Amino acid sequence: MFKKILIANRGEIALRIICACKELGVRTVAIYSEADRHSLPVRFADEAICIGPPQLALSYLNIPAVISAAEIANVDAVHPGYGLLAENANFAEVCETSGIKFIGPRPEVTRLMGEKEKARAAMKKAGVPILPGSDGIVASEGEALEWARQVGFPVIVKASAGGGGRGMRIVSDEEELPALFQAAQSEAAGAFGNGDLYMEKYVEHPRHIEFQVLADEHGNVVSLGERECSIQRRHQKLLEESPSLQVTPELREQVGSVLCKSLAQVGYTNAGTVEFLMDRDRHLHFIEMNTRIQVEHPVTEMVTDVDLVKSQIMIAAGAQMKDVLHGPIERRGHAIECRINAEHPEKFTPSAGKITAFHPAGGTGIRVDTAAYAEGVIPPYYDSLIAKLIAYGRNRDEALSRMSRALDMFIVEGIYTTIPLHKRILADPEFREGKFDTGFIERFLKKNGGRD
Ligand code: MV4
Repeated sequence: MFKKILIANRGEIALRIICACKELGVRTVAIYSEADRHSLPVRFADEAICIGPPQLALSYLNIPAVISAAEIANVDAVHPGYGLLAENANFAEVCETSGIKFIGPRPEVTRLMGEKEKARAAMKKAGVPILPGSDGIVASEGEALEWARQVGFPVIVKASAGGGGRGMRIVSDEEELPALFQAAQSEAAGAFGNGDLYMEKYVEHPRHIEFQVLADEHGNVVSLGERECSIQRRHQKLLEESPSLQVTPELREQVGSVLCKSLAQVGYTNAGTVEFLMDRDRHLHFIEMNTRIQVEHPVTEMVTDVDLVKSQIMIAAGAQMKDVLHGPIERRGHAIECRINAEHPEKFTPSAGKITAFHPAGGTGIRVDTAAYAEGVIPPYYDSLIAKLIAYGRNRDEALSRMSRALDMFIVEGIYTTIPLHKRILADPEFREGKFDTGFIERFLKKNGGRD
């Protein structure tokens, strides 16, 4: 096992990784920007190193600064968390050449999955169901039009370097295509320095369902089942749950076993998430793979009783899957996560400042992942996620009632949060019946006058 790990992240996920390290008896090194000097990861890590000023590019995204800290602290490994450098293949490569183990997949695999069109082709070849789509990059409007006529409208144009909705355009008919193709291309070129586009048949009213996997470095891959992530606004997830009401045990088993074979074939290692769209016939179609631990990993931890972050560390240290898991993966009960963001309820803009009162909910079946505390300051430079409230129950109803009472008993004062929004989502009949897709929030906000 590693002796010392550097945590290349901040906030709740940095604290979550410290928890896993403490349980494994691994020493921890926190890195922090000047804005995070008084943060809990700095307090709870065995060592802490300031790596620069508050701006991301000068601190948490500054690869030379992060690597220098890792070398000074003489760590064996780096855990990148999510966001920031987690899916940066160059960073993983620099770690490797510096003799520091990167806790995640190999750089080549991260690079493959980062190029969405290549990831799609690789998964298709490995037997994962994908949507009808262009065969490779679509070079011109003419080529795009020809392909779209063949498969029929609506189609969607996507940036190969994209993800998370940027450089993406839905095209309903021939007339719209040229302008939208150009728009996607220039948006992608501007945002990613790469204007490569590919196309797919557009799925109307899809659900967003993702599968959690773990792969060791000896060719063993396991699926830990799905998470339902359709409740999102502008490509930001608000609430996730597991299991999905739409996934039968047969479908879970079938997709899980296909993924295990396919990911072994592409040489995938460590934790990963395979994203699918579910159409109205309840068929799942691969769209992207995330090569990191995700924000919503706790819902899977609650229903499988597998510690995913500890698993990541053990796998990176060379452990066999049978020693990482304590037996076969069994799923039990239902878990829901509400993301508590510091943001203004009407403008949906970040709400930074001092937390004047803070009382996280607790009690049976409740887990709170957070690095926030009373009198602590939420800096304006970073992601607005301040806490994750996770409720577990024997079934969805029990998880929902625990979540409702926990939201009622969660106090955050001094800044605006998404707690009131979550209370109202939980009261919505469409949500309670599980009859929702990725269009839920838009309908919900219209119904409720567009404000929280
Ligand atoms: C799609 C789609 C419909 N059809 N692809 C949005 C982000 C990116 N990861 C993929 N996205 C979508 N791809 C096809 N062929 C609809 C979306 C989409 C979406 C997907 C998941 C969750 C929320 C979404 C909101 C709008 C569009």
